[in-house]
Amino acid sequence: AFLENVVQHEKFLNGEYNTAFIDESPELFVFPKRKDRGTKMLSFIGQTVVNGYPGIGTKKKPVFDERRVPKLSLEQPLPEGSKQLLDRLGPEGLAKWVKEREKVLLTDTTFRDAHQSLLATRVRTHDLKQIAEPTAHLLPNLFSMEMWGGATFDVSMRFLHEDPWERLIMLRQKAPNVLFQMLLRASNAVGYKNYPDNLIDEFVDKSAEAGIDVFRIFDSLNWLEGMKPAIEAVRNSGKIAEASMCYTGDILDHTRPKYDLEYYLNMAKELEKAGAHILGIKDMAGLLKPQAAYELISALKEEIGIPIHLHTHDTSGNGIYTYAKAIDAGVDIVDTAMSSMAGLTSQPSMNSLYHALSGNERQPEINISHADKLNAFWEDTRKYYQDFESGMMAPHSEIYDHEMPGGQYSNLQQQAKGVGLGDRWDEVKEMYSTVNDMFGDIVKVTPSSKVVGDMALFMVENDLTPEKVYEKGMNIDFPDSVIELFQGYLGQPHEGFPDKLQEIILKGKPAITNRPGENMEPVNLEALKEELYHKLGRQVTSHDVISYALYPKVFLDYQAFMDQFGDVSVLDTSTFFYGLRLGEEVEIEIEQGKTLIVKLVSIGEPQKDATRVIYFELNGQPREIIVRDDN
Ligand code: 3PY
Ligand code: ZN
Repeated sequence: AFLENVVQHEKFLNGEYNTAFIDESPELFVFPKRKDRGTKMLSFIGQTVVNGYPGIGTKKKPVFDERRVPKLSLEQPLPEGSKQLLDRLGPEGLAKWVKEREKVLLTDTTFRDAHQSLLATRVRTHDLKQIAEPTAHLLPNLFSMEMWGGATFDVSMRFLHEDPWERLIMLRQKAPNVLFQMLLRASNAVGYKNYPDNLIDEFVDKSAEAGIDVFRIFDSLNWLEGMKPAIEAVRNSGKIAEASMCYTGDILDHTRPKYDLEYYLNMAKELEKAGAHILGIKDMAGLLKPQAAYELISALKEEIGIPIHLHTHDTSGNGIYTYAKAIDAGVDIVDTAMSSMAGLTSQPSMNSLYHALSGNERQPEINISHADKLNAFWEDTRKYYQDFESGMMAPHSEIYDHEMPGGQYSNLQQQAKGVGLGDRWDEVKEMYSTVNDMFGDIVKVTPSSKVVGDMALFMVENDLTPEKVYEKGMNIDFPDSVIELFQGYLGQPHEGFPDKLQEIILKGKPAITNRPGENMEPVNLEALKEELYHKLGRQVTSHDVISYALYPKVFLDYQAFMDQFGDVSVLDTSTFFYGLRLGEEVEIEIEQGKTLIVKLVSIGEPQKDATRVIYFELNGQPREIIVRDDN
């Protein structure tokens, strides 16, 4: 370890070999406690047994039935799919192919938005891995699988302690025949703020290289300027730019003309001009009513030449009806999820939509019995994530009032509980809509939706009304995210910010109206790589550098976690969330051909310093681990 420290020392690396630095550099003598993988794994399990998993706490480990994984016959070759078409035809050719289809095409969102919207994004790579290959075999006619981006990027590191890039690469190996799709928040990448342009380029480039084919690009304020660099980056990577407009308001409501049909037709034309291969309609809250869908899609079909891909959330319960009307109007692709991961804040059910379109000439070409087999796996798998369910049990038509995106509902609810407003949740929802009015009726989707949520919580917490804000606002310190929004750091909303409120919130702080990326220095990726090399004391990949550039703290915390506990992504999901029962034994394959057999023998009483000794057997040998009891 000493030698390792020396050779990684800056002076050593700079070729300054004067050994005096050894005496002057006490940090060389700090040796990391190197624990073997077995000990690290026991520490993690011990920690989970004593203190529980964050958000679940200590809880009796439920008993789960064996999961139904569809059996594949090994001789059967993988059918060709949309991915091979893209490789053969290129993005323009593929878009043309899509437009010529008579039948509606489907995207399966189960691997991304469905669990982001139902289960707080918690579905682990370990589970996705089991069903990726069966999906590729059984549903080769999908347009795409949405399986990356949005919140999955940071949540995988932050809460699941796994590497998002490894997920992408592994899934690509298992499912090489269907287009892989990700959600890209334009200049916000997979984060909550604008990043420098060269980081967006690098992110798109490396994501494309690792397996993403379709980039659904949106801006959280529907600001075209903010989307252009991402569209350009995707086009340069040779992949499909699905530039999207976020649907807000209601084109049928003529008393609220800000987001009318004209607005969306204009935006669609601009996106086509900006180089979109496909137009996305991203109805993130599920506000697009059936008749509105019919009118919107019919008009778009007249005005633009690229295919249209519709995304909705089924929060109101009207999702299938909306899709049916959109399909009648000629929409090319719709987003659906496996039935057992569909409905409510998730996408409408693929299986239900198939049956709803019986007798319709555009009924999608999928093998429904195959879809049902995949669905059985998800029905079983969802139970493992029961502690992350939002509690919404039935269609929620209030969505048309508060307009909260599907992925935000349960998150904001958690945030409200966190600041002691759990019992004032109804007020928070109402305030969310009030704040939207105060902000001038803006598009609400990550990250602008988070700002509206922050302001709503802030106002409820401080018993503020809009009147009080206008009266006393000059003496109120607003949340940082609100200040930054009004500074223009997330871009410009349609028709600008309300002047008076902007003045109150900014209190003289500067605001910009150009693209935030234009004011930012490019990230020096080489320097970051060097910095990481020093921090981690290991070789650094280009993926590490991007994760670090996007999320410095989250990435370093994840690395520190790995140092302490090793790679816990290899654990089965119930052990990961609940630890082991007394006497329970599990096999953990830590790498191919190398298995740990772990048994929990007993848990010692807490000592004065709050620590407990946990007694295990590791591969038949007794082992003890000390864990602090934080309860
Ligand atoms: C995300 O940005 O993660 C979303 O799903 C927005 O709808
Ligand atoms: Zn969505």
